[in-house]
Amino acid sequence: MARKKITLIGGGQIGGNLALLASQKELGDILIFDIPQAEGMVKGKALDLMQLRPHDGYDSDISGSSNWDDVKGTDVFIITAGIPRKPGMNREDLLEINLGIITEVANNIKKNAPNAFVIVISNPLDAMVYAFYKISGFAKNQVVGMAGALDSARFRTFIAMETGFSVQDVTCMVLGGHGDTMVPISRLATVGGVPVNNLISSEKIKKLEDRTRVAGGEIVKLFGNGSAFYAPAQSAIEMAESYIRDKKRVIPSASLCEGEFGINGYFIGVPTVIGANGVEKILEFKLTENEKSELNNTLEAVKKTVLETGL
Ligand code: A3D
Repeated sequence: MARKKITLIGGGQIGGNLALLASQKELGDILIFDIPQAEGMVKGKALDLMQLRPHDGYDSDISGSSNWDDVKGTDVFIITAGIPRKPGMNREDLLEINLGIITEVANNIKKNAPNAFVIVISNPLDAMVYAFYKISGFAKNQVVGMAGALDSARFRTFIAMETGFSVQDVTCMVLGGHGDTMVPISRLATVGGVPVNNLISSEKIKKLEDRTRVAGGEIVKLFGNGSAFYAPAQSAIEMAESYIRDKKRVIPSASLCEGEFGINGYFIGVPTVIGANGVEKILEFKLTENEKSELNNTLEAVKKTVLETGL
């Protein structure tokens, strides 16, 4: 069986780490794509990563390019093209610049690899994945946004830090938009199957939820320039791996809802089955009245940003 081709559109902080993780998991051959001004940078990263392989003996081929012709034959795209936040900015402040970039990217992907599966990471996430979908005209199962995987990993991390138990055993999900209105479903969080609300007080849980909602901003403030990249990269790799290996993992992802959770026509974080057919299913479950109202609140925030795209 031929190796899959994974193309990373944007070879910056997240893009470089995506390439490292994808090659270490031997997901396929990797192309790091960026603008012509950054071609030397992505070619250099690719060569550096090629020279890392002998230690572990993995055989992925890694290359860099700024020529759209080279993306032909891609099975999976992961898009990080755009600018990240600086301290004091919210994700919506990136809309104008990143919308122009995603438009160019969507048109070129449509032209060169119309059957690929596409994972969008560029911010503001829920609007960028919507824009990609609208501009490319791709089927809804071909397009998904990475956010819930990261937001859930952050919430899991904070629960593990608070309880002192293994992060591996913490399960939970964060739904909704990728912004301060996201909805951690604490009611369903467990540590090794034990409900978290049996282990931590509700006041503490509330604090962990609040920290999760602004976890991206906490890192932006610490960095002083740019946003998180290691955990975002790993989160998208989990999604790409589930597609490539048909794992059918259930990952909170920004998927197009058509009636699920009462949402229609928007990409928003919902439990999503990712397999060989891309977005295969959204798993609905009964929300409490409070969760419903929080989801409605986050949907309003997503709608507002999507409206600004004019699409
Ligand atoms: P950065 O290191 O600046 O990399 C972005 C790369 O995109 C740069 O190398 C640019 O040259 C490149 N680029 C710009 N325009 C184009 C274009 N037209 N075609 C191809 N490449 C282009 O940023 P980063 O990797 O830290 O972050 C990338 C994006 O991800 C930003 O928009 C962040 O806000 C976003 N982000 C999202 C999450 C989510 O959870 C959704 C988390 C962290 C960052």
